[in-house]
Amino acid sequence: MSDTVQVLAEPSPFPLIAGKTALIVIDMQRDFLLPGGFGESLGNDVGQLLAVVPPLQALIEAARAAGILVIHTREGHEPDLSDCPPAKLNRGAPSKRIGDPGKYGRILIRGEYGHDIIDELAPVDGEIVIDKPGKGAFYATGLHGILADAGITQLLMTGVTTEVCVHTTTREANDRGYECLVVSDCVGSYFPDFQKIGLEMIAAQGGIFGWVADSATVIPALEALGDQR
Ligand code: TIU
Repeated sequence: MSDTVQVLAEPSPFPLIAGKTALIVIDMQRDFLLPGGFGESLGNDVGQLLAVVPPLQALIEAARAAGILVIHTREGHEPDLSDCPPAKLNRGAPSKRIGDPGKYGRILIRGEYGHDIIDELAPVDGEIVIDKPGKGAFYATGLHGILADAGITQLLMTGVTTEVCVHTTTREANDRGYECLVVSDCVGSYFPDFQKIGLEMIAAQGGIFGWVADSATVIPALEALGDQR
């Protein structure tokens, strides 16, 4: 019996391979999704991101059921800000910048309520959570080593925001040799235009950064993979 299921994706079928596939859930944190957090302090309409939650919840459940490795990331910084360069610190409205007090504790600081993942998508016991100081999940983290040790070559990319942390992480993954499928309704942007173009940029040029498919296509493929176990 084959250990591979082909997902009908743009620009071509994506091989979902048992034991070699991981689901990456990027930065589904209160600071980006809830009013009063970091995302809103940058002037964004955070309501745009909430549509991602139900399909991503279903996708995570399907991945768990299929025995796929699920890895969550969180963007944030040490309380002394030693890992936050001025080029990043100086973004957003003064008094509402990284490290400043916000509605959910100090903005984007590890250990604060706002820095953690929303309740609906909370990791379960044993799932890996990567704390990252940058937009990309490979920069200054152990993610590449964890994936290499687990024999992972195929990544399902989800989370927020499409054109910032999802794109940066997908590009980093691409340069490290991973094949990435971005799940279109499980990534979200504050800007509808960026969502559309950001997804097009992944699959353009024959899949220059990877593949794109929606959760209604990926979930049955995960179920088929799980049935083969
Ligand atoms: N501002 C924005 O769109 N995103 C971020 O700052 N971080 C992530 O995308 N996680």
